[in-house]
Amino acid sequence: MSERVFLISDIHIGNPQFDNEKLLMSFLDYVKKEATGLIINGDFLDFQQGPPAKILIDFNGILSKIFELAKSDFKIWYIVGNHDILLQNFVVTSELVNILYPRIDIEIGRRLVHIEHGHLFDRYYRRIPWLYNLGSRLLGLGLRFNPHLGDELGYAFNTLQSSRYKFAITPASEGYKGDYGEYEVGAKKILLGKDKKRRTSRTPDIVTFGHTHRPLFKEYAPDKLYINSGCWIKHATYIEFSDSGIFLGDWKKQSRQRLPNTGPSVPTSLKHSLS
Ligand SMILES: [Mn+2]
Repeated sequence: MSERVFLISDIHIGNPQFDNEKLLMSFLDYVKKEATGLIINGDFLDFQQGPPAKILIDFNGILSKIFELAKSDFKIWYIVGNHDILLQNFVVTSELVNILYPRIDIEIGRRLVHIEHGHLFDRYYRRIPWLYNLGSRLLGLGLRFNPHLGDELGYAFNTLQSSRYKFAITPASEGYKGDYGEYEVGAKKILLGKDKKRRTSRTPDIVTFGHTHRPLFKEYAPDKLYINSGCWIKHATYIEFSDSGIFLGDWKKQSRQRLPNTGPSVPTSLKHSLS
């Protein structure tokens, strides 16, 4: 059976900014109909900024959709991120559902896909993780009063300290002026097999992160791609892996683009006849 796997990240269920519940449910209906697997790459449940009651209210309908997916010919992977890092203590391994931290390499079709949330590459998270988490929690409290506080602080921070700090602390804020270079450097290292911590017997073909909330892709060589899956706060973006290619899609805009050089591969027999 051919595989068709969808990947989403940064849904932030429970966050005062999250209001994409209906959109996500319709996406999950589509996934149920069309796909053989779903990968959730971190920051799914927002324990860091979401009031517990809102997390449960938002999650209610979504959880029933997830239960509908979990049947014998469907697989779900949940890789934990920084807003749901609590779940690193809630590892689940089963035929249907896997919850794990901090990363996994999954073979989809002929490709090996490296999946991790991406916060471990964040220049601020790497420097002082506890301060990053504290700041994130405090911001979470502020978001209850003003859901756009993060973006406003981002802009303010940017104006105030433009010379020394070119970017706001959180890469997900609107005012962020970083170039996301650290994620690209990190992804490239993994793709070239040069990341000692993440070296496996086979070098991955694809690296996917979330965390920055900016959907994008970079092609380093044919079939050596870094893809960021964006988020479900401002966007509703997803990555699709299938035999007909890899796609970066936007469920809100109902559009998707095929990523370069990811179309159907040359039939094996033809390849062999050339050698
Ligand atoms: Mn996030």
